[in-house]
Amino acid sequence: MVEADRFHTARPKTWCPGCGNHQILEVLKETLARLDYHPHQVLLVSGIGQAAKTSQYIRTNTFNVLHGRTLPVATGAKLVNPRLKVLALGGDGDGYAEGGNHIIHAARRNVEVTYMIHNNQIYGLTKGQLSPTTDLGSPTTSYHTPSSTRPLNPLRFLLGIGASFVARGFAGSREQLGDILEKALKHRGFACIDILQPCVVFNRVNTSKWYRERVYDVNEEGHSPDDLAGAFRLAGEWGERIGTGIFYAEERETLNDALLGRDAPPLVERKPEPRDVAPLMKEYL
Ligand SMILES: Cc1ncc(C[n+]2csc(CCOP(=O)(O)OP(=O)(O)O)c2C)c(N)n1
Ligand code: SF4
Repeated sequence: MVEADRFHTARPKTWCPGCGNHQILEVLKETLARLDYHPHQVLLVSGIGQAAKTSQYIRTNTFNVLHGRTLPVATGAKLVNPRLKVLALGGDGDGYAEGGNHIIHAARRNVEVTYMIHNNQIYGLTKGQLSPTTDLGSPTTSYHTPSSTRPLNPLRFLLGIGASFVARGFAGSREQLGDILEKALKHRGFACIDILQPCVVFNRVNTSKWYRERVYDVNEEGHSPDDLAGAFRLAGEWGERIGTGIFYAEERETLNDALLGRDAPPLVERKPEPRDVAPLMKEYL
């Protein structure tokens, strides 16, 4: 078993005290250690934003990409080196706005990537603008008036586009988040965790206390992850009660399986298969 310290970096964190990103980072390091990963076996692809800074504070292979572009890079990396454990990570803006198109195709193709969306319901790094998950009526720095647009329901979206593992965690429920992450990392396919992450500066509505008063574990209350209809129903809850846990999980063919077969070696170990292109070229002469 490796120690969580193995993933430690000395770089000082620039997140505010009380930011949910601190807890998520610690859970990530602990869970990777519990599953006996070593830093060189893991690739963390992050976007842009406060959440995306996570890649600077953990000792793994990292790739800090353009805003919203984690999933194409993560998909490519997993195809090139199927032995890597590939994670993608970013905020709700990064995932559901700028990267909203990529998530659809990652789900459809069932890429072998664990995707952590730190959902603080605002754009944090750029100082509190409206994001796709901002609650109706919440004040933001985008407008003088509270948000008047209907938010995206992330879990219903993920279930609808066919993600093969859909879960919700809360940064303040560390043990449960670790359990969810462990199962997501073991899942062969696109494993998405929407993580409720308090932003103590720009989101004064959905505070730690607000979440804590509402979250409950859907699995402890009997929900089974193979129940898709039940998952849709529970994902509709947002108010007095907010479900967390594993909403849905299914095993099915992944993009790696379809393109390379199971257990394909990394590109560097694959034998080149030279083909004679002369007949093809002749067709165009
Ligand atoms: C293509 C592009 N658009 C906009 C920006 C500016 N930008 C940087 S971070 C950010 C918001 C990040 O919000 P989110 O993804 O929710 O992450 P958080 O900071 O809340 O963790 C924006 C709009 C950018 N860097 N690139
Ligand atoms: S502004 Fe919000 S998201 Fe950014 S570090 Fe502070 S608490 Fe975290």
